[in-house]
Amino acid sequence: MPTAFVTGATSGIGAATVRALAGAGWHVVATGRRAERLEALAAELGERVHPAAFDVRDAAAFEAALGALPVPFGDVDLLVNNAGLALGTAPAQRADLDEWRTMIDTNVTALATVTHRLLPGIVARRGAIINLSSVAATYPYSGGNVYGGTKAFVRQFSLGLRSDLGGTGVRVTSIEPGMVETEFTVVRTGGDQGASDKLYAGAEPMTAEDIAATILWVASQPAHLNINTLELMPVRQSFAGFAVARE
Ligand code: NDP
Ligand code: 8X3
Repeated sequence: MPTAFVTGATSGIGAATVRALAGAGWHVVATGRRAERLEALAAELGERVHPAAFDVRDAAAFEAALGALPVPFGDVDLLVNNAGLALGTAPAQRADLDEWRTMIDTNVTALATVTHRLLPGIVARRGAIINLSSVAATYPYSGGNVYGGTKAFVRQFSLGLRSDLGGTGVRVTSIEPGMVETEFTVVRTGGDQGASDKLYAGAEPMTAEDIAATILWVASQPAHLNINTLELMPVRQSFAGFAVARE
């Protein structure tokens, strides 16, 4: 069976994606910083899952983790670039610059670094890349500033990869979810579980399993078919109107 490399597998969409892919018979490298969660996932799912703990922003740690991958986990067919985060909801003029830098380092620089490193092997195996963008890439909202910018990068980078990879057989998809209940909002609010519960209450948000099933479905399409972009929302989520700052 083929091998997938899933970043951000300690929680939410990434953990659910590891479960979905392993359940479908894939070998999966599950990555993230929290090693104990990766070990628990590997213990739950068996020898098809290999845990590799590192900070995705640390290129040397990433390289060391790659060097330690046992056969067949080093031969990556599918890269799921999922590790990412939002920090803060303040308007730009009151935002924390360190939070902006962390989002850019993680959602943009690290994603590009991982992709660049694994791409030659993925090309050789005619594999696939699935990137986690967001509805925030397309629809701006107050406080979304740099987070939305990073996710717009992910979407456009995905489409650019498709252009560059024409003729190689490699498939690239940008997945663009709206509201998914994970640890995303707890992280964004600096650990405020109450704020997270309030955001999702009564909204019937999507689940990590919904997105994981979509990722598995994308990965399972016939080799001649590419899903370029895929936007998903809960039925209860929709679009805001334009804002007018009246005198
Ligand atoms: P979670 O907070 O539940 O999971 C985020 C994952 O990213 C964790 O496994 C975390 O692992 C990992 N991660 C974050 N920073 C790093 C780092 N520096 N190094 C390694 N891993 C890191 O959120 P979601 O599952 O919701 O988010 C997954 C992706 O989906 C993100 O890219 C997010 O932007 C995107 N998304 C989420 C939506 C939502 O509403 N939830 C909607 C649209 C897109 P650890 O902390 O252990 O390192
Ligand atoms: C997460 C979705 O709407 O909170 O990417 O930005 S949103």
